[in-house]
Amino acid sequence: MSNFTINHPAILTCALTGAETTREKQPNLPITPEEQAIAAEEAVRAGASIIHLHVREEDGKPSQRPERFQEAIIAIRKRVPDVIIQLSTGGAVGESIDNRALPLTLKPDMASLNLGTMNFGEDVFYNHPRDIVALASRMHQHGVMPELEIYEAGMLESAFRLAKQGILREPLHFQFVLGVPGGMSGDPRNLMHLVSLLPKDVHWGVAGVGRFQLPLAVQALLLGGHVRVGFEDNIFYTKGVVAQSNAQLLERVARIAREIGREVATITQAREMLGLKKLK
Ligand code: KMH
Ligand code: ZN
Repeated sequence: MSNFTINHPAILTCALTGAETTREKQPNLPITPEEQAIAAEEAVRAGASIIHLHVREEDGKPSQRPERFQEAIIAIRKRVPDVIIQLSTGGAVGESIDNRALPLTLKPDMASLNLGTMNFGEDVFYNHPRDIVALASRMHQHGVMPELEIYEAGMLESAFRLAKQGILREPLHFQFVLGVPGGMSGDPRNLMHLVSLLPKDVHWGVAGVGRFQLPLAVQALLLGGHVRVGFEDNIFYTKGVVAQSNAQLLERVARIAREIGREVATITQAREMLGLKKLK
């Protein structure tokens, strides 16, 4: 796949909940397994084929407990049996690396792999090189496809290094998360630069944070990339107007994709494109 063609379908990911978004700021945030399952079903109807999943305890606190992930997975699979489920190994800022690795024991389709340490708003998001390698190796052991989370250009180069060493294996799938204070912003030149560094035959998408979500989604659609939206990264529909649901954000991206001649990938197409096994 060339980096700049648009004749392949766009894979849409919904980042339903995240670890940092709160009910106070986004009253429609799905927190319980059942709420997450309902939101996932709506997101899939709107065009999502991947659910990027963080879970919360009943009181809303971010959690990396596999039991809690399992409850959410069961609830989601009851409603959308074949959706691609991608578990977070990023967790919440400050979570221990041991806890962050726990969801991999569930052998999900995919898991996120963060490629470097960075300032993350007022916090520091630690990703020691040793831990990155350990997580990547564990994903490989469990047959889990990593999604490579890239917040700035140096992390992309780290990923290339790991691929050269055989620690990351093809097919590579990059997610450019742009707009975190401490990483690259969502300036369109940043996305252009990152995409220009990619080798052929990799998959890439963009997750714009806050006000960058919509413009970066449109840019990615035009450049042949995939798109992630959802309350993890952005709680607003338009400036100052809180979105009603995750699905509302997906509906708009799917609509724009079709208007500019990009097909939206079905779950089956997304599984085929990423080389993931069919569930049914
Ligand atoms: N919560 C962020 C610190 C991931 O899911 O892998 C990290 C994060 C990335 O959400
Ligand atoms: Zn996440």
